[in-house]
Amino acid sequence: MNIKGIIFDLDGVIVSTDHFHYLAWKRLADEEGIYFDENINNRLRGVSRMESLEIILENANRTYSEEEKKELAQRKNNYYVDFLSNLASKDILPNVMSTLEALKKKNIKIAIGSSSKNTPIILKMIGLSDYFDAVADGNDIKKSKPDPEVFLIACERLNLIPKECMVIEDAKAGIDAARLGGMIAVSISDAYGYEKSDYSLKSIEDLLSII
Ligand code: B16
Ligand code: MG
Repeated sequence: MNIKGIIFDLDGVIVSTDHFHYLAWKRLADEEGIYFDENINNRLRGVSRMESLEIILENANRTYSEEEKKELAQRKNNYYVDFLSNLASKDILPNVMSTLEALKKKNIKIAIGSSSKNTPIILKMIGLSDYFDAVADGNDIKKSKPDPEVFLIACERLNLIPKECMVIEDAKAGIDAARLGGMIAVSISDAYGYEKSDYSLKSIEDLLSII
């Protein structure tokens, strides 16, 4: 392998904002009387806000107009941003910073590839706005994971080609996206052991032993 760049998913890989997404959707679903649980939440990992809403509405007992859907998505995002209010660098997941520092020392470029439109505020709150060599996020794309668009943009912004890049993901949709984009797909956390992964990591620092 000649890996020159590593693209990290944000939510669930760098920081545990995935739990706040769950809490925000759960609050919205409860208000609307829609069944929602952790298993349904796992289907939302890496999936855009509006597509996530469509998955939640599979359990609704009425249909919602496009206007209502926009309001629901906005309401959920307001709850989510409220939950983020105390987010800080202490919330970066264990061993992430030491792994990123080790990659920098090896001259491996690092990027973020996230479906989240909240990526810029999250990076700011955890103190990593200027840390990565490139960032591609939900504001840059038309199609979210499993479409490879966000990773292809990250790769281009690193001035690399897909086969020189590795993607680290906690979402099956993200692993599918990495494979479709022609990158090495590495799963962790919720996606650990997913059969489409090229590698699965028990812990982020194990990355250093596979590159
Ligand atoms: P937002 P990632 C994804 O981030 C989340 O995993 C997913 O649950 C969320 O719906 C999506 O971002 C959009 O987030 O509502 O903030 O734009 O895992 O790709 O970093
Ligand atoms: Mg994720």
